[in-house]
Amino acid sequence: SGGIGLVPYKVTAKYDDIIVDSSTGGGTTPPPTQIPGTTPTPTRRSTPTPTQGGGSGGTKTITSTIIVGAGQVYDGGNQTIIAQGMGDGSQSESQDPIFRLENGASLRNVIIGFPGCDGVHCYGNNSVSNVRWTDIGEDALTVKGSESVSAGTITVDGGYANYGDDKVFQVNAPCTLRVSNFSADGMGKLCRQNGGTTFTMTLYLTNVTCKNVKEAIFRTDSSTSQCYYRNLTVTNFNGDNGWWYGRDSQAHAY
Ligand code: ADA
Ligand code: CA
Ligand code: CA
Repeated sequence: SGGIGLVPYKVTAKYDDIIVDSSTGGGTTPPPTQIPGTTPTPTRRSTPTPTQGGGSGGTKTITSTIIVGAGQVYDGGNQTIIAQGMGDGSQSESQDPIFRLENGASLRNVIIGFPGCDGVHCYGNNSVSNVRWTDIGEDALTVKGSESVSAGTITVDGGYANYGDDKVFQVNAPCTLRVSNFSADGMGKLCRQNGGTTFTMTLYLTNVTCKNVKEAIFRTDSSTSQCYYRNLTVTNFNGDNGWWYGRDSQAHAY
């Protein structure tokens, strides 16, 4: 979250996805989003009672990232994780992730409460199942790594992510991202390949429901990335460039 306090009609740009076209003449580049003196303070939403996937695993407060080692499994037992001193859940890029999944690590049955900070960082071949973000921070899950090395396959199965201000899934490395049996309510984009990058990623969306979408389901600047979808339901979509942000030929029902 983090858009609280911004007056919508004054917002002139969408976070970090601003593309400046220098060919359109001189003048100064207008500053992005921030309005002087109005640092938005994220507000905790009413604590949602988890309605899917089981709750009542209690609460755990953390003060640093939980690292799940290569090949290891972290099963949260439906516990709610609350971060302290790791970020405020705003659009600040300097927040810590709640979880860092090393290559081959799995994360299951956990609820990430407010503040969501920088969510879950995936370093490749990760399985993320029944993970619930009750109030997304800067983003929910990021595929990390080099733009020139494939991160492999990241599977997100079950769970949900709500109250995002911008991205749910942020992809910074080539990969296959498979999202299944998942819902998200409140977002700019469900999935964003890192702005300006041209590597290839493949996104599968299977049995996915998105509500209250401000911009796109998938946005990429790459002409080789593809999205395959099956049983995708989108309601209250408000983007100006379509679900695929103008790259309709790269999205396929499968
Ligand atoms: C922005 C930023 C990237 C990266 C990304 C992220 O797009 O420009 O450098 O930090 O956010 O991973 O959240
Ligand atoms: Ca970001
Ligand atoms: Ca981020």
